[in-house]
Amino acid sequence: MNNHHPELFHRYRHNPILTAAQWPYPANSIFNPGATLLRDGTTLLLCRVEDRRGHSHLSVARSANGVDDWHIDCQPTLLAEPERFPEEVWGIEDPRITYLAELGKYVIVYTAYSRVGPGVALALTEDFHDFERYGMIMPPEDKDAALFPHRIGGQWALIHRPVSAPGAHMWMSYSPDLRHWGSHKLMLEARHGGWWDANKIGLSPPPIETAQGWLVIYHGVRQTAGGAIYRLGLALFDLQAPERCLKRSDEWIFGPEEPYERRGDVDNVVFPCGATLAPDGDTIRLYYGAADTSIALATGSVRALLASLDEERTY
Ligand code: BMA
Repeated sequence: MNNHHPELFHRYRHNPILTAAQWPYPANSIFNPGATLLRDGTTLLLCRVEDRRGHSHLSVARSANGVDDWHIDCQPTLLAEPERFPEEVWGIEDPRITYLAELGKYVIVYTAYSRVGPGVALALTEDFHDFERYGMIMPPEDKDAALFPHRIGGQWALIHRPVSAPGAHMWMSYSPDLRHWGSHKLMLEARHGGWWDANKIGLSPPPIETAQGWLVIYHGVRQTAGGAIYRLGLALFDLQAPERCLKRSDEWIFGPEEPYERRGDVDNVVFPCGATLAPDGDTIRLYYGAADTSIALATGSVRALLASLDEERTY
């Protein structure tokens, strides 16, 4: 498969790396993790854990090498709190983590599943133990959000994916204080017709800052007679005005191929919410949900991702 395409991401040989069977308490599935490298080099995954009500919460798994020997919190790390935040009544999902040097805190942007659909919620933490919750910052239907690591033009900047009648596209919004959001700008549109990313796209991990621009890995959803297929594409955005797309891959760069990606609670899904960049500034580890069932790992090179975009036409 894919004989003619250079693979930009290489799967870890012993995938999946985390499953419900390893969990210290009962869980149906473990998937779609946010990821960050802590100051001491530890890889922290904030995993989506679905219980047997069908509701999700978030739990931390830590590993010194980012590959194996995961230490998982014995209790849920961040649970929905519908008493204080009624918009979380059906759980919290799909966290994206960004370290904000200005605040000395990690920001977690996640999906809050309300009675009227999913919206975007935000929480801050220093230690992944205590969380300061801001509640919902984007009302339904909206998800697939992440913050940029520093202000742009004096404002915090957020990528998110509201849904409107003509389709699901990626937007940018800006805020002076992480609570009040405006200056909404369309960032990247789903394509149409026969494309792999027709009608519905969304951010995957948070954007990666490079000298050439913000490197964005996004997912595209193809509707087929056999159900949806979730695959990943690449795009590059202007450093000062990240709603301005500079390059976009025509072909998907990663899609479901292995049995653990092809079959599960939801077939044919690869869904990363986090990636880590090694101290070499090049090696990228993508942590992704496989078939909404387990967590898998694939490794790539930022240089190679950027080089692959060089061959694409300019926007
Ligand atoms: C999306 C999100 C993801 C999920 C994917 C496939 O809409 O809800 O959490 O992995 O669908 O089911």
